[in-house]
Amino acid sequence: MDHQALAAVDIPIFAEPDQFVAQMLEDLDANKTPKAKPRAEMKEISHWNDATLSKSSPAPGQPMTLWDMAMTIREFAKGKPVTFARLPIGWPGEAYEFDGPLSFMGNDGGGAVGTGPGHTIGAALALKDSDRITIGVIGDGDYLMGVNALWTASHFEIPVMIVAADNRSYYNDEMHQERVAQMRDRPPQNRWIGQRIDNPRVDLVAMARAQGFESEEPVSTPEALAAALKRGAEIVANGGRYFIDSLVQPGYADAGPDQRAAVGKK
Ligand SMILES: Cc1ncc(C[n+]2csc(CCOP(=O)(O)OP(=O)(O)O)c2C)c(N)n1
Ligand SMILES: [Mg+2]
Repeated sequence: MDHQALAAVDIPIFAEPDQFVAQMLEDLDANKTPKAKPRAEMKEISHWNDATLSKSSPAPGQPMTLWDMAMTIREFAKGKPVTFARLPIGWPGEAYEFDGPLSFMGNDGGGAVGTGPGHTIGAALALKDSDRITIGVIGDGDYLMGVNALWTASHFEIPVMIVAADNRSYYNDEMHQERVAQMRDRPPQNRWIGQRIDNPRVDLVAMARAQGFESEEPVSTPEALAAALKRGAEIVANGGRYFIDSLVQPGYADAGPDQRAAVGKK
């Protein structure tokens, strides 16, 4: 499903990758196996590119962009046994700092909005008795379409943290509507219609509490998010469930500094 189709292969092997690779390694001469390159040498080809990061770290005390949120979460997870069950659409590649197969569970394959909560809780169930902290970072739209899965986590006492990247929009489709409007010579400023989830803002925290999660007031700055992650991690480490509503400016973060300029930040 990584490719949405069967990939072209020379030798098809019906096996779980972990099992197969472990058995294959046993059969290989370890001395012939090239040593993994140290990170410093991989800079130009890897996602965890320090040069990019030094260009734009989160601006303290200011409303977050998705980039700021991603960098704050990356910093929080550094060196901790965190499993990201999900990361939202628009998450910047530079925020993926993974050091093992359990660092990230990937996506759902089909790309359906609403699978984030259930996917996160399923991963958390699988990791329940491990020492890992399972975190699902999901869009507010994804959260809203599958929020009832949180009840399942409470019912079965599954430790898990859910963080919503709350831009008050099905933002991905604002982008689509803008593109289509341009192609069809229609007003692109109407792109928000049917996608913006505001006026009134939905109380995501109340929805989490209604299903038995602990939570707190929405956070909107990098340092407030960092503090909330710390509180949440303690609760989850003690077997609890925590929800964080992380307010971000509408806009995707793949170009951090550019997006900053777009929302009027230095
Ligand atoms: C069931 C379903 N409906 C609609 C879509 C189209 N779609 C893809 S991403 C997206 C927006 C998701 O919103 P959110 O989770 O808040 O993420 P954002 O784009 O705002 O970061 C939509 C509507 C889809 N993939 N699946
Ligand atoms: Mg959204």
